[in-house]
Amino acid sequence: MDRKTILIFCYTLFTAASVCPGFGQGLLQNLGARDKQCLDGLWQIIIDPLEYGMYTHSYKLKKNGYFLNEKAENSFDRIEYDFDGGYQLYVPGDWNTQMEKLYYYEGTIWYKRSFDALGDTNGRKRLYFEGVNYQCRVYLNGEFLGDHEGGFLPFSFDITNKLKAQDNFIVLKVDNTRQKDGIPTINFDWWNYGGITRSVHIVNLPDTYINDYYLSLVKGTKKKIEGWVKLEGDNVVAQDVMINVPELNIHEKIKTDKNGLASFTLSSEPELWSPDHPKLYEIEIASAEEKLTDHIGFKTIEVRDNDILLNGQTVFLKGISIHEEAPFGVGRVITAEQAATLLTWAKELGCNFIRLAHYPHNEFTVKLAEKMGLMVWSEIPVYWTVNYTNESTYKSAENQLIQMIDRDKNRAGVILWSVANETPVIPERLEFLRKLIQKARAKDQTRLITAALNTQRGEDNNIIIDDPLGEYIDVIGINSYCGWYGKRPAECRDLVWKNTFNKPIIMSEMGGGALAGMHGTKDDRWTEEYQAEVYECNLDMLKKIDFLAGTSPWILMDFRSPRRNLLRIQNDYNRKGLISENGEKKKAFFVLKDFYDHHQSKNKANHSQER
Ligand code: GCB
Repeated sequence: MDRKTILIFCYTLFTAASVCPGFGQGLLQNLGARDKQCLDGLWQIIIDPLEYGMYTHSYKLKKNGYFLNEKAENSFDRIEYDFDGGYQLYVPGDWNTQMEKLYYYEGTIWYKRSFDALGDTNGRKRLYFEGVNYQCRVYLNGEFLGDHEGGFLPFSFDITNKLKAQDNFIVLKVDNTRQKDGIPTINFDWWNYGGITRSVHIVNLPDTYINDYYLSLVKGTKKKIEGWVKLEGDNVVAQDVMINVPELNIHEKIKTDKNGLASFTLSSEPELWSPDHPKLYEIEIASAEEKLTDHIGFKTIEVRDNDILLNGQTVFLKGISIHEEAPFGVGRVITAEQAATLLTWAKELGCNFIRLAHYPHNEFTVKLAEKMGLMVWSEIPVYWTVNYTNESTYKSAENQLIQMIDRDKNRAGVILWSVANETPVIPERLEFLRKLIQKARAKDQTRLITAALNTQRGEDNNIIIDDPLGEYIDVIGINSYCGWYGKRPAECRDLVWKNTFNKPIIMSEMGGGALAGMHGTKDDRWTEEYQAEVYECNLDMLKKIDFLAGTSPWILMDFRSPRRNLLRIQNDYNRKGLISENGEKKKAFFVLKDFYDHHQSKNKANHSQER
């Protein structure tokens, strides 16, 4: 399906059912189970590179900006904009791949959607966005609701008593200008897709509602489940909440405290989630006014020396890195079907693990991965040279980390939270990341913390891993492009890796570029043969690293990046994919698949039998 067909298909689906595809959560946990009105579909837009809809000629905030959606009332009135009769864009979706003139656009676009409320306008309501890149200001019927920064996580606003039965309008000022002090910063290797890239909903809630909850094995045990439920609304104190897990014969009644929080710990021995057995239990959480159903799995993940242990057993992470780019060349992933295509390719490759680079992907992707038995690395876009000394930069990183953990904390498939990718060894960065790591641990003690480093030092053929950040993380990711950014592929076989930490190492990136269908010798860069050789030689190198706990080579599919200017080959694509944007598998795909299909364990002894 081309992009237009997909969009028309989705639009028809959304407007007919008024339920968005996939599901989103966030601080309001389990959006999928809530009563809601979907606001996906066509939105009217105004392209506003000079932000004339926001600021006067003397750069003061306008009182009558585009958010008022004013209309000329007579022939004399001067209103220099009109959403009606202008351009339109589909939501969810990036603007870059929907209109040719927006392909490289970075700046402000105003979005407007009018709608009648479905059902009762009384009662509690939230306006919920699953993701808008990068900054936005949100208005309902001309009233400012709030703003949000960070392109990949959900946020919502209380709009109780603010809806009319008819003729409501939402206006968003969306700005994807790259920010020096932002997360990410101005310099990164992916397309800066702008817009309301994920679904939008109005959520109808009871007066007292279940805002959030968490269930997990108690750290260090396989026989105890703990959790909590948090109520919000009119009547949160001393309320009964039921937790039912019929398959485990759990029917637990708990009471909320003065803050609406009810916690529990109980004995139970669930079957554990793993790639071979991705078991999820149906869980029902019920308060006086609401009943939510979720599917939750239980697992343990720890490290022991150089090993990663899943449910107490050493596991080798057979992974692949993935950008959230839709297969078949259509921009950002917007449907669960597109995510399913990517994850099915990962399974075909022999993976039990995926690295979702370099920002939190759609929630439906994480849920699907969990269902398909794929362990997940999830990361925030602290990438390269963010402003490590700026307090607001740190705050943005911390907010994104917190929102990511909040959204996905109930997903058994998630094993690793990553706080950074390829950051420089300077004291300010160590301080910045140390604080983030502390925050992540405070929020979640049941998963491992990682970061992808490219700071290994080479002395002849010896490569030493001694970045001081290694001390603070549980699993060390190493990005290494031997045979691509340095050395000839065959030379990689001679490299000897030394780990100064007694911790597991994942080769979180390695690889090289090839244009699908371009052939030559294994010495000809950009050919499938060259890329396959990079993989052959690097995999030979990896087999000799006995502290290696996994790999997630770069990358499953070619992805758009404006850094890639070699027109006849790259044409705005980073070509390190094992699969092209049109779904063609390159030779290296099969080299890695062969390695994964024959890889039995991480022990050196087994490596010799691998091929
Ligand atoms: C890296 C980055 C990744 C790039 C990749 C490349 O080390 O982590 O974001 O896309 O290299 O292709 O250069």
